[in-house]
Amino acid sequence: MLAEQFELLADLMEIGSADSFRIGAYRKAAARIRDTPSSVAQLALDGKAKQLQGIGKTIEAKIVEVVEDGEIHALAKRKAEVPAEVAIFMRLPGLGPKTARRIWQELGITTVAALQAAANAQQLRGHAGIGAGTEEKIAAALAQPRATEGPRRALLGTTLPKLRAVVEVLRAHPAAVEVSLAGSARRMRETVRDLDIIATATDPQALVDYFCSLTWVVDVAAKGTTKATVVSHDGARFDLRVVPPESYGNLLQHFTGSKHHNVALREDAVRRGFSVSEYSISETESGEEHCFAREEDVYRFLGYDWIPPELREGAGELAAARNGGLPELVELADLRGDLHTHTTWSDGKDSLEDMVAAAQARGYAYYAICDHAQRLRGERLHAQAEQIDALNEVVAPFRILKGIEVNIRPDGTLDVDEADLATRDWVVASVHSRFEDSPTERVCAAMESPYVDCIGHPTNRRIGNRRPAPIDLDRVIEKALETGTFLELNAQPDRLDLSDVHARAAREAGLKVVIDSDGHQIGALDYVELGVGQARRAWLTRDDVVNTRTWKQVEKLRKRR
Ligand code: DGT
Ligand code: CA
Ligand code: CA
Ligand code: ZN
Repeated sequence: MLAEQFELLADLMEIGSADSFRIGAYRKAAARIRDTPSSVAQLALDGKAKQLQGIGKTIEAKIVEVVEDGEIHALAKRKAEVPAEVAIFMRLPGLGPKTARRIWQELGITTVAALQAAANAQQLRGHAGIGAGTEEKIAAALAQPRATEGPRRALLGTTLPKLRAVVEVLRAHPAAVEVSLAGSARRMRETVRDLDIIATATDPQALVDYFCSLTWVVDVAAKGTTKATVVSHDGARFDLRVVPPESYGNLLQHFTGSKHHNVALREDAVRRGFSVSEYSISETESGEEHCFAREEDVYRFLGYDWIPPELREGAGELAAARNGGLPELVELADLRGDLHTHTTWSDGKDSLEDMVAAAQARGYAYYAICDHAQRLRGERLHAQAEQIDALNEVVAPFRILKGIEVNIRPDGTLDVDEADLATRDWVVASVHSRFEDSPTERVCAAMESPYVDCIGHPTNRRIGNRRPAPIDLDRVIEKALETGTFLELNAQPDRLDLSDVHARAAREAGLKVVIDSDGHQIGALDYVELGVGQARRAWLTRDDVVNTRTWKQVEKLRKRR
């Protein structure tokens, strides 16, 4: 993908110790490309990408290189000099570009697999400036399955809008009957590898031809009479399958996955005398075949309730669907307010008035402005409070809450005193620096404050860029329950923090979470949809989510000040 190419270029330059100005510029460009909902590749082709902040003429030219040649030319050159996987080394805990370079040049290690083997065999310590402690951290980090997944998977948040646009375009074609997303995007998985679309059509070939001829398609990797795989300008792969209407339910079920879910479903079916394939379900004894036009009927025939796609991960959903035990999952429309947002009072891009107007337009009843404490020192805190009071008179009964996002310092104290916290309606406390330093103790200490309502982005991961801090979530959840503090499910596309696994652990412990956009601009308020998707993957119901309640109910539910 486009953004990843700029990231990788910056990484490889850093390892080769090139000048830092250009490295920073490439990283900024990558971030801008990720944040821009429309195709930056298309903008570059039209000569308009340089109108975006952080993208100038040189970078625009590089984007055009990707569209035309598949890769930034400078990246191809760097790849010839530095093995690409060495870039992954520098993201491991305790390592930076210098050590990554030394591991490669002094130890001759060029792949993650070789690095892992060396760390496990304790062959790194004493070399390339690495001590035993760092070696242990490397081994532990590489033992996590997602450690090296990195840039090969795209963020759901940047991909979903594009995928939906494609689905809409296909639906509008006269030959199309049904068009649905499938695969990991339909399951709202936080990252996706390729994008799957399932359709039925009166003329399958016509729909496949049309799909391959869309303007943003730069490469048709495979094409047949009923399916095609294409690559878009920005490097995303799309799989389209046009299927017979009478088996649409079977195929949609199959291609939605996950693989684990499908394997478990098939094994369960075999035990009950059925054999499930992509196209049909057959009875083992009689050989009789059953095709289903509707996915609901596939599940019903096998004795299950219909399972929402977000739950299809082979994590207990089949058993629950058999005995009426599926949770009634939270929905986007259940959210009544957003409890973590920013404005131009700190690092937000839109003004307080504009953010509030956007929140009203979404149908919210309340909305917390949580600008960073370090930008609200002294008079500014009171000045913002006055602005909120005045605006509240205009927008009532809509309620703007005077929130604040405070820093949890390395020693666990907060960077705002109690007297000031007492003037705010809602307090989010987050770690913003030294993520690796005793995160559990710091977060637990912050929760002791009677004013801290919620812990923001608890693990501080940045998907693809920064691994979760080594925080003991079980202890944090326990402390949250004990103190009456909530944990946030931060919905920023590269945060989604709590993750699905962590949010499910919270639910199982009886802890409620807050789904927040952490929006820094109007468009970012939409991120809550990703947060709700993640919450659904975590089996969360409306009751498990704090901000499905009225503000009055939230005030009753939270800790006493
Ligand atoms: P991705 O693309 O890695 O983000 O994840 P998916 O889930 O979209 O995976 P993909 O595109 O490889 O395949 C789409 C679906 O096809 C997958 O969710 C389930 C089904 N599928 C793929 N491989 C297998 C398999 O080996 N066995 C079964 N039963 N189903 C499979
Ligand atoms: Ca896929
Ligand atoms: Ca696929
Ligand atoms: Zn924030």
